[in-house]
Amino acid sequence: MENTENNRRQFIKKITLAGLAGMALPTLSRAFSANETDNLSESFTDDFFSLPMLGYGYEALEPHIDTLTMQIHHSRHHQAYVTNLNKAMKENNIDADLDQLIKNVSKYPIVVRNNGGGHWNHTFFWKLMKPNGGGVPTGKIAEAINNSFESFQKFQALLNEAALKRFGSGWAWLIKTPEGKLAICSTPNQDNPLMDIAEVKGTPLLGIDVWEHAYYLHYQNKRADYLNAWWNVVNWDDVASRL
Ligand code: MN3
Repeated sequence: MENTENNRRQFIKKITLAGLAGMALPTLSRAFSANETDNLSESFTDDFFSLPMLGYGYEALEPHIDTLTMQIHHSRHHQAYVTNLNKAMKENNIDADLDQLIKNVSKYPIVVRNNGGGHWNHTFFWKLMKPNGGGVPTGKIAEAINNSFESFQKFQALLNEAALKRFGSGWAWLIKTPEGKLAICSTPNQDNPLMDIAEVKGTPLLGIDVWEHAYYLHYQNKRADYLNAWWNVVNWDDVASRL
């Protein structure tokens, strides 16, 4: 993630210096997300971070996650975290990549914790889902889950419980601990287990957004129904790749 962001910034700086002379716009536009190509002029900034493209359409996770929720969640909520994080970086003269920000979050103003966490968590979350996902994992990730939680069903019940018990807004996580074991935990707001302030630390393998903005339009207050539906879009290949 960090290299991509840095490379992108360097790339944009070079383009800005070179002006538009000699640059083929169609080639250039492919380097940016769909959202940004709508406003190409806004791409020529020295922003640190940008909204990542989804690997699927807003409608692709229907009927489990509805189109409007996906659209608002990505283009407004995630965009707001990115915008506010970029603003905070400039206002506080911070020069660090996203992974450094998260790892040392206690050293920065709270606005960085909230919006840096929001950007990291959502970038992670979009990759964790896919159309026609779900099912039961296989291979090494299945073995690791069975070894740690006895069975897939028990693992799922524990993660659902962590997600349901998180009061207010936050996330439920499957993590790999520094000792190399799997564990389940939850964090408030946009915190995550990579942060130096996290109660339980580890590398996230899977995370479920339990903010109401992730489900309220379709499921209203029924967080349990959202959780049950969410398991139908989980991308086990992505989870396994992080093990
Ligand atoms: Mn969210």
